[in-house]
Amino acid sequence: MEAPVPRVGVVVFIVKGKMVLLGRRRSTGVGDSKFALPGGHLEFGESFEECAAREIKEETGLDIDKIEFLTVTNNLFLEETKHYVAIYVRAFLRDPHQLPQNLEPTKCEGWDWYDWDNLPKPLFWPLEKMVLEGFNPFPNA
Ligand code: 8DG
Ligand code: MG
Ligand code: MG
Repeated sequence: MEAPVPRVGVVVFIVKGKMVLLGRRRSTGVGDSKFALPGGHLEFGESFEECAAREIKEETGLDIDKIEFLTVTNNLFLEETKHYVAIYVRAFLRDPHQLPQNLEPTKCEGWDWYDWDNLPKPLFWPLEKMVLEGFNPFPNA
């Protein structure tokens, strides 16, 4: 077996008013059945913004705009022998009326908007940790 290495995940807070888009994950290595933000692996040569737009299109069909870096976290999943440097960005819908589609149903149960003050449970732990630490993804926070 090859030695494990850290990978880069790009994770997107798509904000709509006081809501964010979350989906319940399906057995994809880490975070099975937990509510998580959309996003995925940074590919060779991509900018964070390009990766965010591509992953959001692949997973939800949504077109996003005004992609902006927010923060980075270092996430160790000891039990799964996985290590992610997670790059968090914020984005807005290009068309506020566009609806999310569940384009990768083997990886996600479906996407929906959740009020930041009333998030669903159980949250994927990296997101839960940010919430507990008081992180706020909204502009002019
Ligand atoms: P890909 O094959 O489409 O490139 O990747 P993916 O299947 O969409 O990857 P992912 O698991 O959704 O995201 C990559 C990793 O990023 C994930 O395994 C762990 C890390 N990650 C966090 N927090 C979050 C989060 O809130 N959402 C997502 N999607 N990934 C996160 O550390
Ligand atoms: Mg993906
Ligand atoms: Mg993903």
